[in-house]
Amino acid sequence: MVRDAHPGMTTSPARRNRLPNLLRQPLPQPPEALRLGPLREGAFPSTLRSTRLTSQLGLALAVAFTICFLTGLTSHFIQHPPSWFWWPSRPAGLYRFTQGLHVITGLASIPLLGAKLWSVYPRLFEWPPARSIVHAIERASIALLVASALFQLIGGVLNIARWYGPLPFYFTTGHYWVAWLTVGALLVHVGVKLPVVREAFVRPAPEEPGRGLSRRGLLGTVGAAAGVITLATAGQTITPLAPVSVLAPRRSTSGPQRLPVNKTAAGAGVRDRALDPAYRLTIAGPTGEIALSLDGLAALEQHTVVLPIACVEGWSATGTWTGVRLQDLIVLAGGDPETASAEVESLEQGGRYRTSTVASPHVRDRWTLIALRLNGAPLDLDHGYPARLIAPNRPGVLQTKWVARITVQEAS
Ligand SMILES: Nc1nc2c(c(=O)[nH]1)N[C@H]1C(S)=C(S)[C@@H](COP(=O)(O)O)O[C@H]1N2
Ligand SMILES: [Mo]
Repeated sequence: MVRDAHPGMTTSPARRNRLPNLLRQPLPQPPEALRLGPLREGAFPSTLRSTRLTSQLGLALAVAFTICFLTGLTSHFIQHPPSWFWWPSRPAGLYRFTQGLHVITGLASIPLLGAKLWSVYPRLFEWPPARSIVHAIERASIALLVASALFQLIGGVLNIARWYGPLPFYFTTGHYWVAWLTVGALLVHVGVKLPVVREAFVRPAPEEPGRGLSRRGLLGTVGAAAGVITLATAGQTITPLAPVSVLAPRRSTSGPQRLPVNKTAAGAGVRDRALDPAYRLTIAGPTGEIALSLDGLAALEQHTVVLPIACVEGWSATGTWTGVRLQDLIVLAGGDPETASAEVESLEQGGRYRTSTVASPHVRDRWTLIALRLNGAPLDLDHGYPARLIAPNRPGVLQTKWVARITVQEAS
């Protein structure tokens, strides 16, 4: 018997264990009469399902989810940098790579998750539904993991398709916070299942020589499905794959000047102001403001760079851009390009992407341009005419189009 400890005494092991023991206590057995349909014993006769299969699919998913989470986190921090975060301007195509990986691993997770859910879904009908409170909590955490994983994958696909209709909140905010939820639930799940997984890999149960698909065959099929999805979409970022990318919503050579358009000038409501001959680019620096017409900009030293637009949605495409170095404009306004950062504003009056901040590494980079030309011709109106920002190693959302004003921010 456990007796109450005296004050001042250390808690006895028996007392310390009372709560966990309570949580592990068997719950009352529900009435057998409720055991109907899929809850019946032997309701799922497939011999393909095994702990080893589930473990293999789980391992593949864990790898894909981890890459997807880390690359997504990187993209989030570039767009909303905390004070400790630092993102370089080179290699110029690094963001294109990390964000391409984000979307590819996310899409490849869809068949993997589907197969994994198939491999365990008879357990949904486990009998009894809850053996103990610990068991009930474990099942609830799996429900949370499945729900948040599905939310991330479905939300991601809708975002790639730019179909925000059914979402009652701003997509990236939900996607970001649910990512933490997913990873938290995933860590709990892996922690709980690790012994089972280890066992399944160390001592695989002998496969029943049955008819039909083998476990290898199933894994091969799922792997092939993941591969096909990858090939059918990766062409939006890996140009040589474009011809087989039948599912990619954007081909890297579609759109005016052989470059896709995210938001058109009409959509942004800037047509009239962009085409106005009175257009001026204002640069505000320590020595005051200067205003340059399009001719004035074209009279400055021009530079040509080959840089991609790499959209968060996963498509990317390379362009040859010609224009004025941001550095040179900052110098004209009396700023120090070695230390300054810059706030770039669009002619666009509203919208989430009307401004962006160019941090010091990108200001210092000689490839950062206010571009006037793309692929050998003046910028198309939809690509940001009269002038747009293009900088190495930045997400598309930060490559501001229809630039109207640059404010030099001196390092404090
Ligand atoms: N002012 C403004 N600039 C913008 C945007 C926008 O909506 N408004 N969209 C951004 C996004 S999300 C991308 S991917 C790129 C796409 O550039 P493109 O349309 O020239 O390909 O522009 C960026 N610049
Ligand atoms: Mo974008």
